[in-house]
Amino acid sequence: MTYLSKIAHGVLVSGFVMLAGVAHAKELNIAITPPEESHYGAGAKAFKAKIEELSKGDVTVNIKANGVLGGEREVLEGMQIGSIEMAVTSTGAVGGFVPDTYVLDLPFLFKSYDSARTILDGPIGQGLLDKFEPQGLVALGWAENGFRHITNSKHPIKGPDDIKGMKIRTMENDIHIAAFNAAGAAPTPMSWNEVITALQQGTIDGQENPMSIFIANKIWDVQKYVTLSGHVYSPALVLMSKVTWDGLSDDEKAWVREAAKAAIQANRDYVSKNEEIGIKTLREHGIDVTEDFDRDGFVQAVQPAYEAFSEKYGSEVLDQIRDAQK
Ligand code: EAX
Repeated sequence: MTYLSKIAHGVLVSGFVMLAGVAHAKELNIAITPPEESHYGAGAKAFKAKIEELSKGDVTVNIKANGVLGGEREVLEGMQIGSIEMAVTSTGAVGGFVPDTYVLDLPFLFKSYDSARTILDGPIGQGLLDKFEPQGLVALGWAENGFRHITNSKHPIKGPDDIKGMKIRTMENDIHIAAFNAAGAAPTPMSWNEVITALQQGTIDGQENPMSIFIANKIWDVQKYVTLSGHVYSPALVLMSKVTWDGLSDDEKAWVREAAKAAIQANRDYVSKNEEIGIKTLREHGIDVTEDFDRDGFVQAVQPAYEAFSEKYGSEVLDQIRDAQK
């Protein structure tokens, strides 16, 4: 082979290698509804850092915060068809796609953060993650939203009687709607993207979310009262579209799984930090925080949601979760 032909050959080969290299370059969008400075954003940033490190920049990540790609239900639909690659999302709208997860949305089911994290990281949690792939979603692990508390703009909520007829925004979640109906409130399901405006306009009186959402969205700008009801432990998920997943190499899949673990740790650490500073932060911003409320009264008031759930979905996993906390 002459010198010139060697050069031509080398250029040709490197061109193919470059092309192959570029062909492998992948860009993942991760959708979250809160701002990037949030517990979901912490998870997304950790995912981005880890996978860009492992792939040496071959896989890059864009964090799409503030619900710019849609509410959680729309994002799940987008992942099913492959138009959105990933999300860190609550289970709020997930039950409409994977009904088995509704059990996790039952009020007063988990006793503590440690208990919830242990159960979700064990066989019960894995069994639920395995239910996602038939719905076109790859569930990479259980992240965390947090224990949900009730906020409103009318008066302190000390017990179920105080929310009678109150227009409380809920997620688009049948279990939460049933629970607030049973408690005598007027549940108003809507995507998170609409909530702050609805609170500002007074079309709803209150909403319920974890401390991390309160802080990320400066809930004190639109609400006056917070009751630390802790009425639901709200899990979150790191999800990938199966369309995206099926287009990954084995190496890339391994990197995604490792990066998801990093995301979940960063997300949970961020929630733990917010739980430590939450009450003080709310009070510093003028929120009237009710800590002493009628928890037993709420537990009794929402019992019909359990009966409705068990009739429709059975109680096998519910009993497993209860037994795991005895
Ligand atoms: O996932 O919609 C909600 O109330 C969720 O907690 C929020 O979007 C974070």
